[in-house]
Amino acid sequence: MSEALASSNTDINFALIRKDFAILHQQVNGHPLVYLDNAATTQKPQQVIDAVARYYQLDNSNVHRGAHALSDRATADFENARRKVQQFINAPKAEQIIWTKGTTDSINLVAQTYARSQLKAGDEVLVSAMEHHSNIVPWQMVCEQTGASLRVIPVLETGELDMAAFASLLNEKTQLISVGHVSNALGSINPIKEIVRQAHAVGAKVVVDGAQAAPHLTIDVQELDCDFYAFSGHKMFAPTGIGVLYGKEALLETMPPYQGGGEMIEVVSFEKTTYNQLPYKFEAGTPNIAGAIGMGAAIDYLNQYDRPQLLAYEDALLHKAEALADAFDGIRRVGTAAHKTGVMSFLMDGTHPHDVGTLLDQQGIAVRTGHHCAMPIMEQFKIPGTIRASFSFYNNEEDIARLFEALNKAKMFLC
Ligand code: 7TS
Repeated sequence: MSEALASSNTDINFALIRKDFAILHQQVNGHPLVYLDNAATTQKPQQVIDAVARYYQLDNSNVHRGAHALSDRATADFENARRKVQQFINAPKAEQIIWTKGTTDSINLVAQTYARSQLKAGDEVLVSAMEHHSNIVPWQMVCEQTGASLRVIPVLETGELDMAAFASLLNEKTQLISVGHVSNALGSINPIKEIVRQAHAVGAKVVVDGAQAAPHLTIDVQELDCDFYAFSGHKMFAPTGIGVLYGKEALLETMPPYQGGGEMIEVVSFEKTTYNQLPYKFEAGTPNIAGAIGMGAAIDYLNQYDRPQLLAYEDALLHKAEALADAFDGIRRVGTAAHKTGVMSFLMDGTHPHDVGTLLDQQGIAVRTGHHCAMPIMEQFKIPGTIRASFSFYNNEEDIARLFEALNKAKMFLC
């Protein structure tokens, strides 16, 4: 257990949390690091690093096939991690949790199995204008393969979905809607439950890109009633190269496999191959065992805390940063939705985002600049990109003060 949680006291000590993240305590370019690029990837607490190291030191073995103790232990830990993910998103069964490489892989899986086998010419797939490229390109590819059309839910100036336009796009041709739970470029939280309700009323299925939601929001796939939910380990304090696809059981059962290989088969002969049961039908080859175990450890780490309390703290940091940005002469924020989390995107008058990013880096401050793999929404706002500060619960007010000090210096230098 983290020192940050005293056993008799449920108030989280956010200063102590930072001790779990050794990487934060270093100098970058001669300054203490301020890490505000959490939407790209989060840092890993020591507990996750230790779980991965322990697996390699003590249990390393292949899963589901060895007739020996190490393989039994690796298999038990790997499947236990799947059950932790099941509970983390309140999925009905562990079999509905499919290990993938990450959100991108999860969305491609749905596109190339479910969508490719279901869509036909004339059908329609909807995505929103604020999606990450991972939630656009796989749908363009499957539309090209099947003759279906991709239609776009517009986004308002505030960075909120245009729900009236969404309602008018829905019709009997709509088969699938794929939308982000939280926008990586703008921070908007989209009304997934309402989208699902309206989609189901016309018989369409809903895929949710939860990459930016999983690190912040409490996710309940049964309450959302979405058909698929995709997210990445590395954005929620787990290793890179591991992710999750959740699907409704009846849909997963009818879907053809994704890739062929070991693990995903029941019986192979040259005449006929039969496929394994869920979830293994979708997990060809040796999986990322250490990644899955790290994901389980990240969930254990989060579960020690009251997650709404973590979110309230992160949102308080975001609001503080937004207030300072609004008071800063020459900064314009991009993405001002009423419901937001995690991300502050902005521009500084008379400067290019990349130049500001470079000057921040020289002062030890890590942000991301550019289009954030969401070129269509940048194009709509007629901007080349933004400067993006993205927050986690290990950030603090000092980080925000340092960001604005550095922005002041950047402004003096560039303007
Ligand atoms: N969807 C959203 C909303 C994302 O933010 C990202 C990654 C992805 C999908 C893809 O996730 P992956 O783990 O498969 O790569 N977003 C970002 C970002 O904002 N900066 O770097 C990566």
